[in-house]
Amino acid sequence: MSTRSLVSSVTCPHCWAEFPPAQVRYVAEHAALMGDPVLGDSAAMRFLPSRFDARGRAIDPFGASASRMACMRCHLELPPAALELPQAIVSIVGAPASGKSVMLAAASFSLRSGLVVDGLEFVDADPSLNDLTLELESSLFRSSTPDSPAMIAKTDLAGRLYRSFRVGDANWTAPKPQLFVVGRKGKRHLLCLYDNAGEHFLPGADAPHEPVTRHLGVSRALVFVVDPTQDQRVIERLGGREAVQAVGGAGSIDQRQDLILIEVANRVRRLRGLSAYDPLPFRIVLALSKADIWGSVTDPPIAADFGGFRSGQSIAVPPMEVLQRADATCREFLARYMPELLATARALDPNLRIVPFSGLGNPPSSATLGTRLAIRPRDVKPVWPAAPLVVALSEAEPALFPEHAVG
Ligand SMILES: Nc1nc2c(ncn2[C@@H]2O[C@H](COP(=O)(O)OP(=O)(O)OP(=O)(O)O)[C@@H](O)[C@H]2O)c(=O)[nH]1
Ligand SMILES: [Mg+2]
Repeated sequence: MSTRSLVSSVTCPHCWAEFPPAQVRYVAEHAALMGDPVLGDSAAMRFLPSRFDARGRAIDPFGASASRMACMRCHLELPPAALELPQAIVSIVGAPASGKSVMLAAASFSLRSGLVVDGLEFVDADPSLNDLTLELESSLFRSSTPDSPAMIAKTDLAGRLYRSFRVGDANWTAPKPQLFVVGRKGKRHLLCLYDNAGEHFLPGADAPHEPVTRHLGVSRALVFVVDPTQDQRVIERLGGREAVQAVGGAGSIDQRQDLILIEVANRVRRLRGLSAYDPLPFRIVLALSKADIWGSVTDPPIAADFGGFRSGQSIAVPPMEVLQRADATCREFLARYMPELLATARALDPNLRIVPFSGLGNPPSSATLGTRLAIRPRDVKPVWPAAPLVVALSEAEPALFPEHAVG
């Protein structure tokens, strides 16, 4: 029998409770054991085992062997990797319509291809849990109808992307985690991502029993998706709001993105008991989305060749010197057009990193689907879609991506 080594403390990716692996619950297998006080009548009972069979599986109260595990608090199922691998939770944050869902889909799709970083292993920890990402990917990145225009829908604020459980006498709702095993250079981590709706990050949107952004209290890095086409000064430079909206930009310019960043920083500090003036306890990566639209405005224009690296393999993460050149170009662009956002981010993390990307690579249009913007999956050519995530991971876990870490 092979031996398994366990982490010393498990962080539940559903409700973020921390507990020792010995406290993990098992999911009863016996058909008569339906009904669970935390999850309701349609879920199988969760139990703390006291007996195990010869193969190390737990034995449920009616004698059936059980191998599926669940969190001790929310009782939601945990993939075995949650007990064996150290976790790297990365919070993806940004205003509504800034491009978070497109980035998540483009990044996970390209990371699976093996063409993004040499020697990277990237697999679903549990495909049944990752149905959300797989669905997002299949609409634009692995479509069976590549000539029919499509688009990723706005992320719902409630519903099937979330799950409910009962703790004490309160019902809780939390977003479904997307879990991946990321391995490289002999190290493996459980990468944990969430696709929030942008509205969740607006000031005042943090309801106590809907801890939809509570991952900010445990995450190891923050990817803040900045959409320059939501800024009035950039919009003017690009020919006005209508011109920008026609190619996928500026869904709304009502949100001040620097205020969202301040709100998120306040939640991070509150959840971790930090003082209001502490710098954030992790690296901030500003991921500048939709570079296909605004990239012509930077000096030099980043859209032309993405800092000298838009060769055949545009989904690959470029070498460090190219990333640093793009960072410098974008820093200048932000200082000129969105100075308060850059100043806010710098105050929170003096060593922040800036990575431009384009999840679609080409602008969507309304030509074929009436007023809704869409793009033929065949025309989707993401540029650096996984770079913000890899840079964030390189800062959180330098051993995985030493060549991309500044440290
Ligand atoms: N030109 C261009 N448009 C993009 C790109 N990525 C996203 N868009 C446009 O921006 C819109 C919003 O993108 P989403 O990824 O759904 O944004 P989101 O941040 O997930 O939004 P919420 O779910 O509302 O928080 C899309 O419907 C596209 O029209 C891109 O790389 N280039
Ligand atoms: Mg979304």
